[in-house]
Amino acid sequence: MKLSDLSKLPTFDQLPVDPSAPAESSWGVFENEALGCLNFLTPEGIVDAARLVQRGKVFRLDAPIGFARPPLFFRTAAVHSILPLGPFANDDRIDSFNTQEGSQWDGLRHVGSSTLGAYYNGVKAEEVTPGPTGRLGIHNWADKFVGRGVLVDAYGYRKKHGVPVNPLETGAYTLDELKAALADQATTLQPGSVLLVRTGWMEAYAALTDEEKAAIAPIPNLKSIGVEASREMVAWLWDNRVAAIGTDNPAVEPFPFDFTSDYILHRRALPMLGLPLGELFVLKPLAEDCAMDGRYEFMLVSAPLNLEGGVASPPNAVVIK
Ligand code: UVW
Repeated sequence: MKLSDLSKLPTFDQLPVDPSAPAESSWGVFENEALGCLNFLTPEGIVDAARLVQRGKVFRLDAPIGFARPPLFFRTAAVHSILPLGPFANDDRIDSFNTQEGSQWDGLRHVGSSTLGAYYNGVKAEEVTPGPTGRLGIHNWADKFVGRGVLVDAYGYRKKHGVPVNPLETGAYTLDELKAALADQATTLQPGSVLLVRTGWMEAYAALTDEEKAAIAPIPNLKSIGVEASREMVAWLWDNRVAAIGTDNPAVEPFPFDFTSDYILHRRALPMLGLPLGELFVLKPLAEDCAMDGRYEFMLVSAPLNLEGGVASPPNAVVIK
């Protein structure tokens, strides 16, 4: 797809394009269904993004594997061993590795709609199997997640304006707040961007003691600020051709949420729009650098695991400025 073609795609209000598809879904819009909104990342967009590299500064967006002790949502912790292979020669082994134990992209097999009995684009549960043949596997993103990134420092915006914020409590950054923060940064959201939203959760989590981290990790105890899960939010993301949204909190949206609801961001984004969700990213050093040089746009390179049929992946992502 060309950058110029993005404006020809339907607006959110024009969805669905197929009358048999669910309301507010992009089912049938893309030739390559496995990419979902990553279809908005075009070769021209990659070339434009490369022009944003001016200072040779690189920021890693993944936290170290195992940073969350214990992992959130009852996920297993990865166990790393170093195995001798021979004299002065070693291998790594990682046992119990859950691709969502820490920083992660939620792939399109992660969450479907139980109301519809389907994942994105109508994919059925029996099609979600390991290996290359099933639809929507994360391996389809392995060489596709490159382009312009934009940071919205929503946390910094609240602090700057004296608005109270506790990232470890349930609460929402509204669409109006994101727009105001973007305007305050003098940043425009061009079509074909990966949007990063700093919520402040990761740095609040890092400041906890080991006991406090263990206490908040289980699902019943976990609380988080996040991006408002409204129709208006996803309409804005779609209409601006946002290719993916990544945040420094556990679920992009506020937590807890009602896992059974069709109106949470996980359902509005993954099965309805094919919009990748990124969680537990490290955004503070990037935000500080953006505040320093006044540039909140950059090249973003993410190489998800080439795991055929995978559900999710560490982002293996860097921002280059
Ligand atoms: C939730 O679904 C709550 O988060 P995740 O995307 O990590 O599974």
